[in-house]
Amino acid sequence: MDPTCLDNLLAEEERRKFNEEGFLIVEDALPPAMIERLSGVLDRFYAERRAEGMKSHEAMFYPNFIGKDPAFFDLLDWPKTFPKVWDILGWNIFLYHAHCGVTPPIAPDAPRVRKTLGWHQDSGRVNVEMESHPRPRLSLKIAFFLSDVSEPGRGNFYVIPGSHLQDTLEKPADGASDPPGGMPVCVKPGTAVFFGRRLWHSASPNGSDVTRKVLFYGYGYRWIRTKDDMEIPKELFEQCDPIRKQILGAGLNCNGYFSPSEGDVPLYTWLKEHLGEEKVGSLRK
Ligand SMILES: O=C(O)CCC(=O)C(=O)O
Ligand SMILES: [Fe+2]
Repeated sequence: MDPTCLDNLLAEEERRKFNEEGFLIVEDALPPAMIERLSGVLDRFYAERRAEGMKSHEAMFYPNFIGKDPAFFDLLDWPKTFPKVWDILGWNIFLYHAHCGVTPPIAPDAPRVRKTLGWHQDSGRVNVEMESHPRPRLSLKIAFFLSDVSEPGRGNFYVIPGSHLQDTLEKPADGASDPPGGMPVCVKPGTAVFFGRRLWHSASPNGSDVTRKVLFYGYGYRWIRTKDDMEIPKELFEQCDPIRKQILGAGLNCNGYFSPSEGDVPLYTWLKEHLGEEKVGSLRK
């Protein structure tokens, strides 16, 4: 990992925003050439799904994609974003879940009735079976936007700022409007949006003529089970450096997910070498 990434640690203002609002917008995380490259791969996935029978105007949800193109590996420890991940969660982390998606405009003749969006916190049963208030953070996702969602109505990602400490969300009885505070995240291509799994959020329909393209990278603690088949071809995995292998779930043995030794967490060793033991010790605990 290139040490110049240390220029992109979480700034205090960013930490405050993430802690208080539950999400964080990082503009210009991806340069135009990278956006184009990734966008081309998503176009290919979409064309493949269409050829397999997916209907036109249908939104494509595509998990298990990391192993499908080398460009996806570069985002695992992307210098503009990854330092902020370990600065929030610490070093005992991996990619527990990733998915990408293409949301084309809805069909011109589709009924445009307003419906309450699909508001949720991430991680399914975790929210039922874990007994604490507020719910534990556990993981976060980065949404890398490849298309222009700088205006509402383009299949934007919706959030309720500051809702991450709230265990329940009252949905309006009319079945049409959204809970107070719900807002579209309007950002340009190349923007990375970090959000903790507890933030109440939702996808939304795309009523514009701009197809939405986005990648979601979910990082969590190594003792969390994967939510993604994450089939990585052996030869591509072998080419990864030790930190990428950690991010992809490598470890010495099962005990090491809970009580890691340095061989389990090359990210820890790297941080110790580059930041010093004291700073690493102060990272999430
Ligand atoms: O597609 C979206 O805008 C929302 C995706 C989502 O809910 C998630 O990745 O957790
Ligand atoms: Fe979600």
